[in-house]
Amino acid sequence: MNRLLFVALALTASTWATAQELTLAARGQPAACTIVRPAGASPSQVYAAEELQRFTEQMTGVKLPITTDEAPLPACTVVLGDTRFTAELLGGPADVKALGEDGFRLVRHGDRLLVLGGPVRGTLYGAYELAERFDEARNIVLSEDGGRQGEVLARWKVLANPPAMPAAQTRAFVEDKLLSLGNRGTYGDTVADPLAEDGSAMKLYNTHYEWCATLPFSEVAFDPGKKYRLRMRVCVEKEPGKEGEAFWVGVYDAKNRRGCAGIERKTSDVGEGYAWYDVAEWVPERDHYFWIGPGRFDKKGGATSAIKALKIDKLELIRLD
Ligand SMILES: [Ca+2]
Repeated sequence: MNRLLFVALALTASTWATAQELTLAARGQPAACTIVRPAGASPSQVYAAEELQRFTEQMTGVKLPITTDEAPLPACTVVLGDTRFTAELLGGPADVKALGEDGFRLVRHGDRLLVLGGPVRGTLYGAYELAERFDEARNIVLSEDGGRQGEVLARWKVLANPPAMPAAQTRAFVEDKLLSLGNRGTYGDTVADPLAEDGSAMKLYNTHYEWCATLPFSEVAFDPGKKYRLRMRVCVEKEPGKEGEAFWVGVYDAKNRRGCAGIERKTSDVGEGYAWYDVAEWVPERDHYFWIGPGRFDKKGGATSAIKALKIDKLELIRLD
């Protein structure tokens, strides 16, 4: 095949249909296709590869491997960004700079799909667009029934076009239902609670005192570089006659693997019913997350928790400067 005669995927679906069928993944069969990204990929391009892998797996059950362009080019590939193979496959320079930070091009070259885009957002947007094209371009097949494919695509479209974050406010509440909870049903659960201000609380049982509930600040609108106070409204259900730790809570910096701030309280420090506690005063970043667990106890030594449960009603975030 003349390598200059590639099929431009950015054309209409009917143009696609004239090309030979290309199957990226088929349920029940080993992965036949590889996702290739530049060895020096940006975080956004690394994420684009992972997203494509995740959603292909959701649609077909097949996990496509991801490699970098340091390895030889496999036969069937989705090539993300400007790799060392890209110019040769295209028959000329990719010139992704001309596409800007958000632009992309999708190009098919035999059994290779090229997602051409820059490192900021273009490659990622192109990967999302590629997924949408599975819907309309029947010659790129993810062997799956139409209903399931439609569901996954709908979710992918939401991710590709996320709603704008609300403008950062100087004061914001986060209700318990927005927290992530590990091992729901075992470590805790969402419960109706007339004493919670909105009638709902996250109840952490006394089974697992490591952090159970979290809130990533990647999901919170805040002003970068500004200092905030984080407070929480919680209720400790005490165990009559027992003394010990009631809860521990803090903010963790996942990128630098260190705690930013936090507090812990003994049962003798807390009263009955709900109360507000100041947890942290710090400068939030997107890699930070809030975490909380019921009080620790010497499990190996045979001890049991000093509390029955810990209930979280809400968090409050207040900008200080
Ligand atoms: Ca609540």
